[in-house]
Amino acid sequence: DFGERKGQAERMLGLMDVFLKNDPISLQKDILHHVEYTVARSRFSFDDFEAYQALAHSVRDRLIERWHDTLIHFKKEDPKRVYFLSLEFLMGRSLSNIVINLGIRDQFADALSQLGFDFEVLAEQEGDACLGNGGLARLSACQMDSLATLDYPAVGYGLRYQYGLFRQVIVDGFQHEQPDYWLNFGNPWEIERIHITYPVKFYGTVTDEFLNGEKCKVWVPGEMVEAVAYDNPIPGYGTRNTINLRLWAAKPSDQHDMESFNTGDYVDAVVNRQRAESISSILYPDDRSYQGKELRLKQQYFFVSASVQDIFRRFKDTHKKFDEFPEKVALQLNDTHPSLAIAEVMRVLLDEEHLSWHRAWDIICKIFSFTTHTVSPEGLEKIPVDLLGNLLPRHLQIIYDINFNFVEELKKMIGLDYDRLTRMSIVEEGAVKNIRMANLSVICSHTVNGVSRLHSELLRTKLFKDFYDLWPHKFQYKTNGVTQRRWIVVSNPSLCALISKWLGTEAWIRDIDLLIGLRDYATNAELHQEWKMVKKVNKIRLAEYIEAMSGLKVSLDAMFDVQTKRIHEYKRQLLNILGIIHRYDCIKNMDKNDRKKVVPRVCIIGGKAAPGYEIAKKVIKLCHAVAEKINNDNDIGDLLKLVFIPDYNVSVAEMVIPGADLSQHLSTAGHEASGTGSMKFLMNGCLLLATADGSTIEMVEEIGQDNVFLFGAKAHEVVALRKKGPTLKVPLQFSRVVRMIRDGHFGFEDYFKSLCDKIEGTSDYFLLGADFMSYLEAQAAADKAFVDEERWTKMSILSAAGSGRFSSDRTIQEYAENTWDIQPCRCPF
Ligand code: GPU
Repeated sequence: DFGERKGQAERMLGLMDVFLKNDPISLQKDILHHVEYTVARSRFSFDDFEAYQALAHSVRDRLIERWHDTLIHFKKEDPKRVYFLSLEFLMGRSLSNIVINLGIRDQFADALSQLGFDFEVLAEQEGDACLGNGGLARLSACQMDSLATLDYPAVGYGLRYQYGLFRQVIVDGFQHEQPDYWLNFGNPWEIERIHITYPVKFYGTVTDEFLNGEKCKVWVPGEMVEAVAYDNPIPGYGTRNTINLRLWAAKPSDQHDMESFNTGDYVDAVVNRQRAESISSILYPDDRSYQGKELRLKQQYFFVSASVQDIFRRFKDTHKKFDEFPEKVALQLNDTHPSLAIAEVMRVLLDEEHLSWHRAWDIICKIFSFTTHTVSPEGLEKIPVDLLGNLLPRHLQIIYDINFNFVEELKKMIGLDYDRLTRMSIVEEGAVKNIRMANLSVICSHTVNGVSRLHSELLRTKLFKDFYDLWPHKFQYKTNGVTQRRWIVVSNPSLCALISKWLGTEAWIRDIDLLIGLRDYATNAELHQEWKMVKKVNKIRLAEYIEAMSGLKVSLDAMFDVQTKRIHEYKRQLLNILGIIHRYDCIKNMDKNDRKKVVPRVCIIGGKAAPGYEIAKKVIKLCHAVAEKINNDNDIGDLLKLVFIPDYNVSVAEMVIPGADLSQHLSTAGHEASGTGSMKFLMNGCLLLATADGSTIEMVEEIGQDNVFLFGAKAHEVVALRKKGPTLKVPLQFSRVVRMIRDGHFGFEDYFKSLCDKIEGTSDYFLLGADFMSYLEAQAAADKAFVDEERWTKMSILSAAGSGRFSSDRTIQEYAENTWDIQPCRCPF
């Protein structure tokens, strides 16, 4: 029908400029236009927040242009696409990231300054989008940035939670959780697509019926809700490509609950209808613990079902034969959370498209790939059969059928090894019968990957050994990465400028391998001077934040020593705190002369504990109790300070990371699948103090042993150490600091008792005692290096220079080539 409307279209083009202009006058006009007509404030009177809103809308307009062009280009080219399914995306703020990727940051900054506004001040007005918990969720966000930048035809799918991750508030040293109703002030970065909706069904029964003489299953659902699309354009850097992150929100469906309307209970029926929205209302705040909650399962199916319908709709727009499906579609499962997609695609192919089991299964085996992010068997998601059977009766049948076929095949291959058959089955027998989502995902995916080399090794030899022995070709490793656009360009503009100056190009922002060029100047005195200046600027910013937040003044000459990440026993924030107590104790017992040799430290700890994770919450309280004691001890002064940074999130990280001299990554070896925080610190020239775990092993390979403070047992030693149990000798220094806590040096001794019990004797599962001396030695080595400014600066430069491998661009490139088999599809300028 375009032909008919051609005349009209030409007239429309004549009325509009082809693209919005980016000169200062056009930008100012645009911002003021949005002040007046979008924000609906007078252009003669508006505050910083309103200015931010107007600015955001002006940026959004430019973003939408590119997004449209990209979607049209993809549609025309019809390339194979990757659909990235993730229940969590931790996007943080968008404004700075978007204008930088669009290449119009400076233009906007100039335009704003002519209006009397400061770009940075307005950028601070934006709230974080915290639709995720931690590393896994932030990884999804970094990967979307790389997918867009590398021109890959990708779509992200997730849930549009109304409440993001809780806000952490500290009261008397205890963590309290407050709701994050982040949409309160509107969200300029999303586009509501009221016409893109799909029905999602739950409950009900499955019956056998005959269709054209063939027996088939018919699912008669008991409840229906509507999924509405909210699109979040993700711009690439140095490209016009702007891809889509489609998040689904639940809305009541007109067919939700016809029954109660018919029975005349109108008001109750409306109230009941409204409950549909609760499906997408809240993000579960538990990092890697699964509680078998129905709402969580509903969330998983809700987003999977809507996404799968969307994918089928797009495919069927241009294709008739399902055999072409694997040539056009790659489905990436970000952990097991979206793994119901396997059963859902199968169900659609069987029950709605009426393919034979054989043909449908053949397609399944070609389209799914699965990334797992955990090391421990307890971390693997299980769903009680009763729960699944009640909510999704047809899916349970399909999973049973998949399992039946699998086990039959398996018997042919390995014989009647019942132990192994039991371990590999999708169904876990026991008091409560469970579906093992990881087994389902491994069996149905063509590729399974861990997130670092060590992690993949552990998958092959432990977690998924049985599967590896069967299908070695399925297993790959993809070391995680983070995007340098967010973690250098946005968060550390001074370092960004410095790198570009010394490399003589900004090309490293797209081509991270160039960063290695900094090595040539690792001992250059001029660079050293400038490098130290940049660190100083960032330390000042962080020190000001600390003072504003806690009233504590910290010395800029001190080493800023940071450990920020979710609070977990295996991440051993407790080891850090014990080390700090030890340091405090040592200083207290020193004479004047020795005190002069102490390297002053500002120890910074931050991170959220899952609301139900008691031990983690005690760690937070202990940190505050120890800080209270140390920071108020006049005898200590600037030699040691301890700060807990509340509500650690993406935007706080953007400020903390560039200001750190040293960062700590203390997981017991073999427990951190990868770790991505460390990569952000590395890129920013912070030295690492770390165990040989997850991705740190690979970092050491890139920057050399001499440039990292490594400590602790290696992964292969951990099991043996644990076996030693009570005969394992713990150092006196360790017992002494634990005793100080037990004796009430920091108060609350009753409250901390269970924490101490967890790390003494046979119960020290994470081996704090065993690693303590080695930890103290690494800390001493860090002190020694820090006083030698030249050496420290060189190590810092080499850290950043060697961080290239940890860009998500490299990771995504590997997925594209070895897992998804997709090609770039670049939108012409
Ligand atoms: N991770 Br499982 C999470 O953040 N949440 C989870 O529920 C699980 C894993 C993390 C890993 O702990 C971390 O090592 C990894 O770098 C990150 O996922 C991304 O792969």
